[in-house]
Amino acid sequence: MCNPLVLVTALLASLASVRGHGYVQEINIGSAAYTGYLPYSDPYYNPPPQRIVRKIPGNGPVTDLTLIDLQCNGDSADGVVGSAPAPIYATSVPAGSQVHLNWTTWPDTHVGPMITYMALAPSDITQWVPGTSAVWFKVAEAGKTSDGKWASTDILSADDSIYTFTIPASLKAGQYIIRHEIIALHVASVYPGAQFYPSCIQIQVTGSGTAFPTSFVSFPGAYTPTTPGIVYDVYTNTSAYPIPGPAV
Ligand SMILES: *[C@@H]1O[C@H](CO)[C@@H](O)[C@H](O)[C@H]1NC(C)=O
Ligand SMILES: *[C@@H]1O[C@H](CO)[C@@H](O)[C@H](O)[C@H]1NC(C)=O
Ligand SMILES: [Cu+2]
Repeated sequence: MCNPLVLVTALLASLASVRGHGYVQEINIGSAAYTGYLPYSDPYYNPPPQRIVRKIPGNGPVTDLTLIDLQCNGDSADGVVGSAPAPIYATSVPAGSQVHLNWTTWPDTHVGPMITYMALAPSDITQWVPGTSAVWFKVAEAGKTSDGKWASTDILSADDSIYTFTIPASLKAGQYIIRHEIIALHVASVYPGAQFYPSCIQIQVTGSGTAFPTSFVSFPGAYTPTTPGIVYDVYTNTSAYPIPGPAV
């Protein structure tokens, strides 16, 4: 376990990542804490630690809205398919629970919205790959407040890098992927420019709820270069920011 080479490699990688962007490093639901997929140390362990988060290549963004990489964060050109299932999931998450997503320190410059979707797995989530099917519905969103505060970085930093959303209280039970993202807009005055930092978290929702949405979007597909909020000049535009994607 205490292989010095592994530790040194992980340490160097974590130092290097300070200058980068970020990812969800921990998930807290009720009293349960789950370590996120840690791209700078998990791959160096054999066997790799089991996570509830689908694999990501690093702390960098996806910028091409047409790629499958936009779904769960991947680098398909380099063989890292972020949508590949994770081996485990958070069990017994009652509908109505708060989910706390602990981000690595987010750069002040990378302002933008934080958006959360869910998708119901038709069968075993540890085998399910949504592909380009329209299965996603939005459960939470936060953009720019009327006094100019961005969800990331202003509000996220003020909350100790913890983003919180609530699983809809009446949502029907089942295995769901949570697709959560920050969209960084610091170079989004043209397309491509906006940077997408999605991650996919596997959970089992419990309860006796019966509610389920009737309209869904796909990833890729939900966002195009002309979707409001994909191109936006954060330095000059003082108008309200239109959060991309469907209504919650
Ligand atoms: C976020 O997770 C990191 C890594 O597990 C931990 O050190 C830190 O205390 C967590 N932040 C909060 C506010 O709990
Ligand atoms: C500011 O952003 C809004 C919403 O995206 C857009 O409609 C508007 O054209 C932008 N204003 C300028 C001056 O670019
Ligand atoms: Cu960056």
